[in-house]
Amino acid sequence: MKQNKQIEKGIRELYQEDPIGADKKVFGRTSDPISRRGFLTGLATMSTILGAEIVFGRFMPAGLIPAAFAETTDNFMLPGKDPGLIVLNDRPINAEVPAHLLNDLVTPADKLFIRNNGIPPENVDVDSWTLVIDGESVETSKTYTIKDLKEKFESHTYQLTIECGGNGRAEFNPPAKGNQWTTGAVGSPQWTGVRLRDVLKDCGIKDDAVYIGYHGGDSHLSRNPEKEAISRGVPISKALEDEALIAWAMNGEDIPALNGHPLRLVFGGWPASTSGKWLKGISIRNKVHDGTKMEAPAYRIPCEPVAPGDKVAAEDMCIIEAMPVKSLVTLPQSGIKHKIGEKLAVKGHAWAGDKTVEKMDISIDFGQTWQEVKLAKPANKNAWQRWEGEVNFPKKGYYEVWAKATDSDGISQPMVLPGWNPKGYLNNACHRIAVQIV
Ligand SMILES: Nc1nc2c(c(=O)[nH]1)N[C@H]1C(S)=C(S)[C@@H](COP(=O)(O)O)O[C@H]1N2
Ligand SMILES: [Mo]
Repeated sequence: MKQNKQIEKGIRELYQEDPIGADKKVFGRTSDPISRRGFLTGLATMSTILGAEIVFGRFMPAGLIPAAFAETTDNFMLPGKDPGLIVLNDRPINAEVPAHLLNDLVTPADKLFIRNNGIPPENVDVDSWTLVIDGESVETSKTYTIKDLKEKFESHTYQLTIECGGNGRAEFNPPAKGNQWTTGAVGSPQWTGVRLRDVLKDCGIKDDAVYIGYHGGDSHLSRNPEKEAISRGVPISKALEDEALIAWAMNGEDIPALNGHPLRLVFGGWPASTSGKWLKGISIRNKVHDGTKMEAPAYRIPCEPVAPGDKVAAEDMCIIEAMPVKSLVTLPQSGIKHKIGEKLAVKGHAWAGDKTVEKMDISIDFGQTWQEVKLAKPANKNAWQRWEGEVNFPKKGYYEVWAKATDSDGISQPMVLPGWNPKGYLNNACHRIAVQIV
């Protein structure tokens, strides 16, 4: 890429401040329909930087950063994790996974993202680890070892997709504080454990139960033992579903240390913040759980849409429940070069919270036309679904492949950013990759 002061500043930052202005500064492209000449000169500049003609450039929306200019962040090695993971923060540790590393149908351990709010427990002893069930709405409080859980209850294995509520946050404008996740805070491993329902029923659930809240074995960043790093939960209805697990294994092995070993909750399709790691306790509550990060604005969005940048009162923020429909292009890797005349195989996954994905479409002309692709059924509820298709490109040049999933209620992913919210949650805009046909 050309050495240019503006670009050094960070293309995303520049576009966040003023997308139309950034277009002008970086590419000389203007979106003003009257000075169409400027728009076309801009496209020419953009093409020069990309090193290829933008074939469907006339359809390219103004203020759109070409997918080819992916952000670069310093990578460093995390134990047990693929070196390609992008570390966003090291205290607490947070790392996301580039889309092309998520191509496996079932996410391998070394390619599952990490989102830690505190300090993971050290020297975990599996044999002496206990889980306490308590709360206002439990009939009999009980304590289980992992061995008790394995012996007393039936084991179940499900593929469950977990996605951080803040996945996609980096795109919001005005920017939202927090980890600047792009697309990689999602994964869909196979989890083995017991049903949360079976354990809760073994203790007895009182009629007034409305919520469950978890307690983890990690420490608050301040190391103050009185404080919890995070303690969230779900309504009792979600807790009682077949697929709500207390898991000790992932993909048939111990859960990786940074992902919650030796025991964690897994609620597929909901913000992954509900899937408590290093699980030590579950409280059956007679009110909405009031643990750390349950209060506004954490994991909440405005109950009614607001204008970008608006202040929203705590009482007008609602808890995020099921995640919205979304998809990823995991093959090929963004930025590849592909030979003209050969079909390009394109693959990815799609998921839709508690719903299923019914239809998957891709576009190579900035969303002017869409082509439906093959979509597989999920392994079970809350598992992501494989989609795959083939693309023909009409001539040499720069293209973007855009992917759009539609859920069982007919709701599709937006092509532009969905509703702005103060904490930058629930960005399910279409994923796009850059492809150069040579
Ligand atoms: N005990 C505990 N559980 C936790 C967290 C945490 O910091 N501590 N982070 C939550 C958040 S915000 C997310 S997105 C997921 C991340 O799960 P992963 O690190 O296994 O990908 O774990 C959730 N469970
Ligand atoms: Mo999260």
